[in-house]
Amino acid sequence: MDEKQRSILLDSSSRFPPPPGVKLSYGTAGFRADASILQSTVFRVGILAALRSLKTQSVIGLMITASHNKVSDNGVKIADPSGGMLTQAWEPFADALANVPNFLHLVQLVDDFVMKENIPLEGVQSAVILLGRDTRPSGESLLEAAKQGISSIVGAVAVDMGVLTTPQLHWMVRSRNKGMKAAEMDYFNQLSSSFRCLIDLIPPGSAVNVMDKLIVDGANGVGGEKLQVLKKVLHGLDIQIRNSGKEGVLNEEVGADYVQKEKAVPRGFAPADAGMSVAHFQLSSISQCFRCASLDGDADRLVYFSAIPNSNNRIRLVDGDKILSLFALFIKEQLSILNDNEGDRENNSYPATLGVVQTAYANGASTDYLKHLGLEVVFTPTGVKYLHEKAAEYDIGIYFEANGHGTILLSEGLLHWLDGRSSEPSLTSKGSEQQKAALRLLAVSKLINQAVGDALSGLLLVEAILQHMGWSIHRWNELYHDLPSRQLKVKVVDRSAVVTANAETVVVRPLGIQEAINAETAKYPRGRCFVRPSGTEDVVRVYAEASTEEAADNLANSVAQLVDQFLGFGSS
Ligand code: G16
Repeated sequence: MDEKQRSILLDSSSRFPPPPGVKLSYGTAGFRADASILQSTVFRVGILAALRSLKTQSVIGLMITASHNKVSDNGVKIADPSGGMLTQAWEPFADALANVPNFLHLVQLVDDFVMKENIPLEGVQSAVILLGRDTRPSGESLLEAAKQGISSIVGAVAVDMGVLTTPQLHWMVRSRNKGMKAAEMDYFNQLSSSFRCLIDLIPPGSAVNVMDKLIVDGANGVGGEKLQVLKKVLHGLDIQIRNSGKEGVLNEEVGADYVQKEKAVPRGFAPADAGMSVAHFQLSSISQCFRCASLDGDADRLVYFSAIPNSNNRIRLVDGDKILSLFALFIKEQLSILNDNEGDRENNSYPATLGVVQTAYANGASTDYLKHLGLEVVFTPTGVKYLHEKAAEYDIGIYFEANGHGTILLSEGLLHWLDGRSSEPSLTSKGSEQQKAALRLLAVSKLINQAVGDALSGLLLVEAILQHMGWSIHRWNELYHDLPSRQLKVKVVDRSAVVTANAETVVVRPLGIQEAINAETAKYPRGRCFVRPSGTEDVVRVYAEASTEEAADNLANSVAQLVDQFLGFGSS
């Protein structure tokens, strides 16, 4: 590093001192904490983004968001050149950079890393970083800190893309690096045209049952706002949007995380004419056959639900596992049409591998169902970065977390073959079923975000498939019956004291706690339970599953007590 670069870094970093005594970790999805302590972290991630862009000679993304967390939190994460999450190989550097207390040490750390990674810091190289933020009030000033971090690396340029959903920013980074159109309107146009294509390919007679209204909960975040824009270019779907930002507080008793964890109707689902002072959805006033969907704060998660009449705001939850199952069924159907060689003299099939990726949170009934379909199901730890990596090993990899975060990845090889298949003269002339199946899969690859889980594109694919199948939300929900489950959070002294193994199903530290969990779980028929430290909130999470609601609740509560005994404030 030359003297000029050194002095710029020293000068700028001295304007962003880290908060004393705070240790942050890149975690499940970037750094997250109370927004008031994040200026220095975001500034430093700006430096990292510039280095990553120089290293890869590609466009990088930097997103300011804390997604499902409460409105007073914020966070920052990086989108790599592929549009996916920051390579895990750079996470230790991210942690070290965020936590180094002294400015001279910071410059030394950067210098050492630049040498180790052989990053072309000097010379004529340039770096481009796309910046996005969600609607949190703290976003603007944190974005400014990111810009300062980026501009403290010579040759690095920040491009402010404004308020975006997280998946939009990932999509833009991917598109820019592939030399494709990457403006926000291109995103909306790509979604609407591929959705249209799937609708046009629906077998005659299917769509009749599902033309009732879709009501979407925007979590009072960016998703509702963007869905309003998407609606304008979308044809063939009647969407009503609630909680689009102005009605209430971000993620407060609204949004996918609330709906999935609490299994309750979100705020703001009062009938429009009753006014928003009526906090909760009047179940009797909305037809049961309405489909409801819920996005999270930055619109990278999606769950569906329908109301249970006279049930005190309870819902029938259609979670990420069921979205995965719907997608898997549809994809499998298209592949079997394509590989049906009857009448295909050239036997022009493609041995596409199809895999499904879940985490320990997947409801046991969903895993049984997917295996019963003959699908290969694999498990990873929580975090899209792990699921995405695993799914990319297949020609078609479908991954979803139960919380509604997921997507479908299609390999370049398969897309190339599908392209050829869809335009083969012998097939196009007949408008054959095989050609239609190829066109459907091509449309799926354009509709569903190839960079990261995306609630808006996921929602359109769900809607297209329901119309294709001619299914109501209830028919979809009947694919299998969830085992009762319960999730709890426990505040502990130090969540990093919990160390897990086997895709987070076993606790290896603190010693003894796993045996205690096993003994508790054994008391319940079909009992399953695990605990893990959250990577986005300062809590330990408990998940329990059992044959009845009461048993799942009891198991979760008794294991939460165990966590408290081993790690809680009374334990030390
Ligand atoms: C993020 C990750 C998800 C993860 C979730 C919860 O979601 O992207 O993969 O499931 O956090 O993680 P944890 O249980 O470690 O707190 P989001 O929507 O908050 O970005």
